[in-house]
Amino acid sequence: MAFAAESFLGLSSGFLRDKCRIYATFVAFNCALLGASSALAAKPEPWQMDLQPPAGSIAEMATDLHNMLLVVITLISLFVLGLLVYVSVRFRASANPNPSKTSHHTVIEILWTVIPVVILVGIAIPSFRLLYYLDRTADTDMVIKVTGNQWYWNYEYPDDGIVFDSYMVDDADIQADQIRLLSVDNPLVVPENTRVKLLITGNDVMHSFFVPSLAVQVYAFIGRTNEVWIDVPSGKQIYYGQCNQICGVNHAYMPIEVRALPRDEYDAWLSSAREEFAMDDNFIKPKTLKLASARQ
Ligand SMILES: [Cu+2]
Repeated sequence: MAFAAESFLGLSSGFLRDKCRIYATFVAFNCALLGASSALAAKPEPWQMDLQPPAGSIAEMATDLHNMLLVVITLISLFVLGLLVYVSVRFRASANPNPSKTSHHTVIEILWTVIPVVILVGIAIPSFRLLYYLDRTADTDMVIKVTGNQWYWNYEYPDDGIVFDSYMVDDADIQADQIRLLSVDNPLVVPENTRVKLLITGNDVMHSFFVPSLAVQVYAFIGRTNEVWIDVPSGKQIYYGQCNQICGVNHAYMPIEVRALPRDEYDAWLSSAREEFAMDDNFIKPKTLKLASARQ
């Protein structure tokens, strides 16, 4: 994360970078106090005050940007508050009975135009860098199609011929190692240390595929496919998320469970999933489908 922060904030001032580190330390300390800093906790925690621990390069960059913006916005707010307090006291009626008639001051006007522009450019550079980083879906290792439905998710592995639905586990069936309102019957299983391209679409109303720790939030529309990628880091881990677009009465009951497995465990899951969730042959190669031929 330190490396990402270094390169990510490359054009920011050293001052901001130091502030960022101080803030990150502060947040880590708070999280530790709240018991929310566990490296394995890719889920919301009670009384959580900060973002979930970032997983993968995208989430690390997004968290670094968030931390930097928090420093910027705090400094600006404190500066404006200090000015307000100063003028309220210094220029109060009793202390300043004959107010100045000055209405223009060229130097100050230039400063209050140029300084905000410089700050905005300083914010825009890392922001655009992250946006363009997010946009690189070419170097991914595998593709999964995600379809939002009222009110469950459907996951399709087109290269492996697998498709299955993923429903929330009801309260009555919840196991000791599962989390109420977050665990599902069939999680989205991915190999660790992989870049996965997600093709996200909808089947009825608007949904949104949101996994905070992986920093992915993409709308799922009917008739449109949104493309995004996730950078699944090393380590056996579960990343929880939810639909975060209000999509009907059971909107709160269509969680997302992304389960990252070591390669050998993923292969074992894949072979059993090929039997359990195999796509219909007709679905892969419709027998009635006739492709156009140049020889006709
Ligand atoms: Cu939804």
